[in-house]
Amino acid sequence: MVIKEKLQKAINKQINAELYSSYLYLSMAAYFESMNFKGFAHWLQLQANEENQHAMKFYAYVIERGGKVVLTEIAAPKAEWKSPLAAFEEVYAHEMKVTSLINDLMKLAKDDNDFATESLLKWYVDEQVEEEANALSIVEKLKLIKDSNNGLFMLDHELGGRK
Ligand code: OFO
Repeated sequence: MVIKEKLQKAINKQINAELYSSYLYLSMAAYFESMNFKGFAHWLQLQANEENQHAMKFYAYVIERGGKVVLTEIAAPKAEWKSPLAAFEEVYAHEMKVTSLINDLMKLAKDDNDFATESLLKWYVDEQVEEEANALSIVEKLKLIKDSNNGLFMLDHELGGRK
């Protein structure tokens, strides 16, 4: 069954949101690179790649359901943050926003009785739980670390090990 116009439009919008997430995290990676925090930068670069995969999963789905992907302009992300903590607080806030976008899509799919889209979105609902938890755990560590250079270097090392 071909995907309905309204849902197709909403998923296209979500593709843009996922690509924006990717762009935002890549910009944060560049910010950490500029401060020589290679581990934070590595973590964020992998996160940017993941966001790109989230977009591509929706991309493939729209096509599979006989719809058309329409790409729109991606907003420019910020380039500077006032501290590592400020950057990761933004990651966490951004992920909560994305969760609410996914929840809105789920409501739309349910209203349409589009069970296939519901099934796809279930994957994103679960993924968001993980995304929020990962961001929050880094925020909490950064809060404990405060201004300790030692702590920052240790966390940088830890995040550099992300596979
Ligand atoms: Fe796509 O999960 Fe983050 O934004």
